[in-house]
Amino acid sequence: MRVNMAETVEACDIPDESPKKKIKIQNDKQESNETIHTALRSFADFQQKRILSDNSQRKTICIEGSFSNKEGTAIVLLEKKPFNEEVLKKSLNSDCALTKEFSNDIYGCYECFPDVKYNSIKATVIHPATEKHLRKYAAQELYLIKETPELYETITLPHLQEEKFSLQWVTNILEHKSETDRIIFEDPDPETGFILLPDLKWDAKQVEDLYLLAIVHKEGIKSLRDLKASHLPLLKNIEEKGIKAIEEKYNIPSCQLRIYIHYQPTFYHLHVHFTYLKYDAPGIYAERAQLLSTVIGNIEIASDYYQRTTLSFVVKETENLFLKYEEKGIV
Ligand code: M7G
Repeated sequence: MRVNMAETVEACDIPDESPKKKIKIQNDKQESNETIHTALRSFADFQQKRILSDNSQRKTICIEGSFSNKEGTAIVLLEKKPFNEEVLKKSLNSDCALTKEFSNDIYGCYECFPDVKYNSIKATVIHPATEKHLRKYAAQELYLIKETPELYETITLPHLQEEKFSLQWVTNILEHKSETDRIIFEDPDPETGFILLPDLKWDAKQVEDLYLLAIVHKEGIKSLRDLKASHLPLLKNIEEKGIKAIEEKYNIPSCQLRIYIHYQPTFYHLHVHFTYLKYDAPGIYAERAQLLSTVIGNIEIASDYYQRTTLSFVVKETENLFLKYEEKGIV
């Protein structure tokens, strides 16, 4: 069930078992600053250095490299896309060549070559990538840290104050400088408002891997740890209006949405993830995702729940945060 890949806004009905969904798509036509993306049209200038990670189950691979004549490291993340019914209807025809690998009785094994326009790969390019990006995308051992409020104050908080990812992309979205055409819904209220738009991980072409992000307008809420009763109107507003916007646009009811906050997040400006329940999106597991409804419920029971509770999270072994916990003998 894929929507038309046309450049301009296209609405289309998506049939069958899943709810009828209407998706409008526009390509991002606005870039705030000159970056490599302003003129990148092929991988002609890309030189591969090493594979950072490779996941055959998710069908993703992450490569470190560089672009000739461009300073800095590049990370390229490639991901095979989900199948969808609309594309299958158009592509399984005489233009789709088959090469037989073997057959045995009624069983045949083939390589299948659909027309290139139905066979694209999702590519994410990060340039210039920092050391922290390299660590984020490299495959490594994982460790679970049980962070008490004291550990948060003494180790995690000082760490994230000295080392965090740039929030420029968030500012660009909130100031309508980037991804403007991708905005699904906006509530401009400075206290309770947010922008809802497709996550970087979603090409917004089919609802099977629907992944949206609600980014709050209010500054200064770093993560789940900061949330308290005064933020309930904000959280409830995101839940209510986010659900409504998704239902209207994609015809997916709230009971088929997974709405959650990551701990630790990668980006310390509050945002809420909305994914399709049937989609096993990255980062949905218990050690990372906290359901928004549970967060609201906990804060309703105790305003300072997230300042008092122990929160567990996962770190990779080369992350500096892991090294800081290791130094103190905590992992
Ligand atoms: P997170 O919980 O801070 O960390 O989520 P995670 O990246 O480990 O999940 C940040 C979310 O923002 C992720 O789901 C990213 O895919 C998404 N994201 C990151 N960037 C740089 C962009 C961007 O430029 N545009 C959009 N739309 N989403 C982004």
